[in-house]
Amino acid sequence: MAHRLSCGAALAAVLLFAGGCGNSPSAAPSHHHKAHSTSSSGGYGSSSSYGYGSYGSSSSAAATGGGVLKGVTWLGGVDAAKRTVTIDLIAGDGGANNGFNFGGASNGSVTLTVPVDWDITVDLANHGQYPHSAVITASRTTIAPVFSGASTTDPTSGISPGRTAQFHFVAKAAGRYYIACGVPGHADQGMWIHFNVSAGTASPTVQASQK
Ligand SMILES: [Cu+2]
Repeated sequence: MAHRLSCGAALAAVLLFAGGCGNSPSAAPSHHHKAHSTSSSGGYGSSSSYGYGSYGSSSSAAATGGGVLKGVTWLGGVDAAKRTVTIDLIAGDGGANNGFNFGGASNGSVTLTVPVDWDITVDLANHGQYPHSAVITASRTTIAPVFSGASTTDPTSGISPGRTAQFHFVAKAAGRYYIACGVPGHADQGMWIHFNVSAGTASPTVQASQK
């Protein structure tokens, strides 16, 4: 199984920081992401009314939905005047997709959209059992930052369970990108979501992806 292979590949790093591989409980949630604990509704794919082209006038408040969005707070610090937003990513958020998820989402099940030229801060917290990272990438097979600075440091090694990381970039070009884990094998396991930079949206949104 690929996730076992990737786990083995990362074993040395895991041992350095946390010990064990796949047999340790999740690290305690950080206070920073306390909104995570408000999650109440499970189930995926319950929404088919969202997706590309349905941005409308919704603000980040749209993030508090059910289904795949799980009540996770994905967006914070939205400042339309300064054109800034913080994306809160929780890697390994529960057992969905064997832990290879961001905020419970995997295989593109969530679409984050930001307006072009906004300043984006990404806060990554690893609640899972394996090292994880986050990269804004144009390709899910060749994972590399598509904007300067658009990755956690050393994304192939990732950050250890219980750790957090932050990066910052300007979404300079409209397009359809991904947020993917750069630890080898993880994106192949589905650890990626959609990340769109749009000239046609006034504020950041997070939505369940259209099937
Ligand atoms: Cu990962």
